[in-house]
Amino acid sequence: MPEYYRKSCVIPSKFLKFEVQISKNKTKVTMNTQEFIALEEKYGAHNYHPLDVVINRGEGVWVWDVEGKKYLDCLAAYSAVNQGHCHPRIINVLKEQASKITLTSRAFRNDQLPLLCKEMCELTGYEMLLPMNSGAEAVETALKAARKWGYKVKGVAENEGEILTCTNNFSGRTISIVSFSTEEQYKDGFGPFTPGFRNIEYGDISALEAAITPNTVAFLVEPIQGEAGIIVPPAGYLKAAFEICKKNNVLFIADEIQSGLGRSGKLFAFNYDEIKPDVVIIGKALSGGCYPVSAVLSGKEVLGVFNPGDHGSTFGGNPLGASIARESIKVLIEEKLVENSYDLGIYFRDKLNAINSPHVKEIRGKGLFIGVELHEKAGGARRFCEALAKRGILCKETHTHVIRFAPPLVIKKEEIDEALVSIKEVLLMA
Ligand code: IF1
Repeated sequence: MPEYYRKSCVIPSKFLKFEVQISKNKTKVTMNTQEFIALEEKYGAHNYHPLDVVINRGEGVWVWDVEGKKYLDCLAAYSAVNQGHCHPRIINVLKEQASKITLTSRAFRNDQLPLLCKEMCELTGYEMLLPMNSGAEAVETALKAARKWGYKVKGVAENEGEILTCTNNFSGRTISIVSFSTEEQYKDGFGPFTPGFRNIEYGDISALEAAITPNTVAFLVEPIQGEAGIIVPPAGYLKAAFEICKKNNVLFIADEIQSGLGRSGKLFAFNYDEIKPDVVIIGKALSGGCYPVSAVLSGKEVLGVFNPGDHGSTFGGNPLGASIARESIKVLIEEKLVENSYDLGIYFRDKLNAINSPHVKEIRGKGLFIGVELHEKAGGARRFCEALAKRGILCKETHTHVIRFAPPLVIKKEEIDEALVSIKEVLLMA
């Protein structure tokens, strides 16, 4: 640790000993799990309750903790690592671009963003792309575009636009986005909330039809609800909803940040209903988990409402993120990860069903986007996730009773088979 740094900040002496050891005999001394946890508990805000696994390396479907223990990652950072941890092709592009130019701001142009826009529009059939960084920023971008389209194109009176959203939605953590959350914890203490949103029952087509008014500008929906517990809507729901929106000149906006880019076994989960949403929001695996990149895809009629200066972000569309996103999408397509997700998703779900665990209420999902809902009497999914972690499998519970299995899409059948030995043990435990 450079002398100037040591002098300029107070470092608890007990940690200095590690520094002394490193400087004295140049051996690499790292802290153990509990010491890392203690640091994070002491100096980090407690806005998460993570499993006590301290990861310091990842490769493909595998991650290792600071004790050297190996785990199969069945969360893939909430589907941001569909291409597998530290995919060599993506890392190489990251390193190469990082040594050239990382950020130009949008005050100037760069040689990566135009190519990302072109390649994504050609892949998805949309006319335009607006790049952002986090998923929530892309969702906010889509909401702003929908409102502006409502006023400037549809002719809704200024500030009267209404956006329909779904019960049990999750689209991010900004104040406007949690304004339409139905999860009290996500709203507690964060009011006052942004008006202009109205929730309807997810999957209920008549609720959608009944809620539309002349001021409705858009319907925002996750084609498969992730945080809600991998909720797949009734067959045909998305298509029927899309038709109702079309009939009422309401924008159909698909939040595919988690369900998209191969996770569901199709490029997008909405592909199962053979629709083409007016607006698609993507993120997470758009960058293979190597850098925050998100985007909104749409037609000129919608994204064309933005004039220079209307909207933007410092890092949005930066060449480092754009180059990483370009390579991440190439990997997804060239390594046939969407197809692998489809095939192994069926295999994985069949094998989970075959366990016939008395704890399991329902196994649902599409592709490698799998939720295992447990009966309430099972005592909550957390203890099963902790038991799986002890056996080298990392999962995360959602909404108390659901275990989410969403490994990187590069997973092999034999790796699923290996995991199933432990998963069976845990799902059959008392
Ligand atoms: C956390 C949840 C998942 C998303 C969808 C937008 C966003 C997300 C469908 C916003 C983000 C993340 C956020 C992260 C954990 C994770 C999550 F548990 F919070 F709900 F995946 F289910 N739309 N989901 O899933 O994207 O701004 O995070 O890039 O906040 O704890 P972001």
